[in-house]
Order: sequence, then structure tokens, then C-alpha cells
Amino acid sequence: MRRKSGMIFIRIFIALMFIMTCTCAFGKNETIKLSYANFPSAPTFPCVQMERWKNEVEMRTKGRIAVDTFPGGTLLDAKNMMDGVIAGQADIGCLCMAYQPGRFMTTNATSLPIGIPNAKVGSLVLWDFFKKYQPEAFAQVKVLTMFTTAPANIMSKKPIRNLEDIKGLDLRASGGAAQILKAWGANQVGMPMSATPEALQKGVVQGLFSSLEVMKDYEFAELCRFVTMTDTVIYPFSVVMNLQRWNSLPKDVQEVFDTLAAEQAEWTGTYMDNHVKESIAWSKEKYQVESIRLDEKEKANWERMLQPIIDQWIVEAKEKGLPAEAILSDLKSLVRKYSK
Ligand code: DTR
Repeated sequence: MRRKSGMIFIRIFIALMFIMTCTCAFGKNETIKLSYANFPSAPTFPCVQMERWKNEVEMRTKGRIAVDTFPGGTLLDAKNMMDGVIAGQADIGCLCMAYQPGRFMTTNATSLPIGIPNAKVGSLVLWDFFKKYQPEAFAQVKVLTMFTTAPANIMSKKPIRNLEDIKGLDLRASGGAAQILKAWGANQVGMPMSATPEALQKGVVQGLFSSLEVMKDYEFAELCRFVTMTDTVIYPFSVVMNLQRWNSLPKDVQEVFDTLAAEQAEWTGTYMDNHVKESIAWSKEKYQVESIRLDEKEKANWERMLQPIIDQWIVEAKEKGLPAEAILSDLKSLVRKYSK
């Protein structure tokens, strides 16, 4: 009798354990945790947009998704972002496509000097353009959104007012923009943004070429008291997700992510444009940064020197079998459409 009731007790216990396990593994209320890697430090715009995306996703899925964010290259750094996400080291990663000009040749066409006026236009253009061309480079991931920086300008320790001033100066840029500095006669030094604060501090470089929100976010204004306004090119970014992980998500969660894609692009572009204005005002007030405007003739001169970069991109794109002219003409008409 005693033995029998013992057996019943064990059976009930096993059944309960089984029910609990099933509820945890397959239950509707289970929270799905996703890791999201980013390469620069937390106050920078790629991380600000990451936190915004996290909050929106957690709110819109009513807590079913929890996103753990990893800024500052703590999970994946700039160079390993794409491959790290493909390999599943992070579920999601934010990458600057311009850091790998050859790998993302199609989307990097947006970082040619084609007159994108600001980050909002750049982000809308890039997202539409990506959807139309669906480049092969993204076949192994799910793209969650794309966006761009505001156009790049020169931040430097010494004033740069003409081509004589920039000649031979060690300036940092990365990816495609490096060729621009070269074309203007600077000694271009390549590195991702995350390595730039140390290079400036140690005097490895005398300035950098990027969008101006970094004057505040990295406090570059303390060292770089001069800004030469060239408003040249944007840098395109993308946020990618491990494909298997994406496929494992419930349909309604996938819908939330898809709905957010274009919205996130526009939000980030708008945030960036406003933040650049804030950063310039802050730099002037806190560090008396001088903003240098090239006169019209000088500017036309600087711009003319960049045409070979477009010509070279066309040659290389054709070699890779890409419809180079169609890409450029599509991009220009998207820029016109969104600049209105
Ligand atoms: N302009 C690119 C990309 C960039 C602009 N702002 C930030 C902030 C943090 C990381 C990257 C970027 C660059 O110069 O790297």
C-alpha cells in the first residue's frame, strides 16, 4: 500500500515537471532574448538608435522580446560585425558598410559624392535603394534597417582654409571616404571611429573626416578647434540579424520588426540631423570651435577633384557585374525625390 502511494506520488511529480518544462519552452508568455552588438561607445548615434529600437521592440511585442544591448565592441567589433552575426556570435549587429567598400559595393554607392544633403534624406534613400536592389552581400542575414550619417566635414587641430593647408596633413577617415581625403592631398590614415579618440590624443592624426555629431559625443571639440565645412559624403549603416534566429521568431514578432524597419531609418536620420546641429552649437560655445566655410570658387575646386572617385567606382562596379550607371541614376532620382 505504502509502495503504491509512493509510486503515485512519483508519477504526479514527473507529470508536473513535464508540464512545467513544456510551459517554459513553448509557452506563449516565454520571453525571447536577443543580443544586439554595436562597435562604438554608448553615447554615439549608432548606439542611441539601438536603444530606441530595443525600447520600441520591447514595447510593441509587450515584453515577449527582450533585447540585451552590447555597445563599445564588447560583443563584436567594427570589423567582425557582419561575420559575427552570420556565425551567431550575436543575434543582431550594427555595422558601418563604408568600412568595407568592396564587400558592400552596391549600398556603398550611397557614399559617393552625389549630393545627399542630410541624414534623413540619406536614410530614406538608402532604405528604398536597398529594397530595390537586394544586394547579394546580405543573402546570409536578415536586414532589420539601414540609415546614414549626416554628410562628413573635416575636424582638425589646425585651420584648413584651402588645398595648401590640407596638403600632407595626417587625417583620419575610413573606408570609401579615405579616397576623398587622398584626392584633396591629405595623408589619409584609415581606422574605424572607435579607434579615433586615442589616435587624436596621441597625435597619430591631426584631425578626422566625419559627420559633426562626434565633436560632442566623443568631445573631439576639445582637441579639434577647427571645422572645415565640405558637406561631402554620408556613411551608410545597416542592422543585420542572424538568419536562423530570424526564422525562429514567431510571425507576429517578425511583423513588428518589419514594420519598424523604414520607421527606424527615418527616426535615426532625423535624430542625427538634429544632433549634428546641437553638437556644432555646443562645440562653439564650450570650445570656441571655428567653423570655416570655403568660398564658392574654392568649394567648386574641391568638388571637382572628387569626380575621379565616381568614375573609378563605375569601373569597379562594372567589373563586378553591377549595373553601375543604373545604380547611380536611381540613387540620384531618389535623392531628388526625398530632398523635395
Ligand atoms: N562617419 C563615419 C561613421 C560615423 C559617424 N559617426 C559615428 C559615430 C560612431 C561610429 C561611427 C560613426 C566614421 O567616420 O566612421
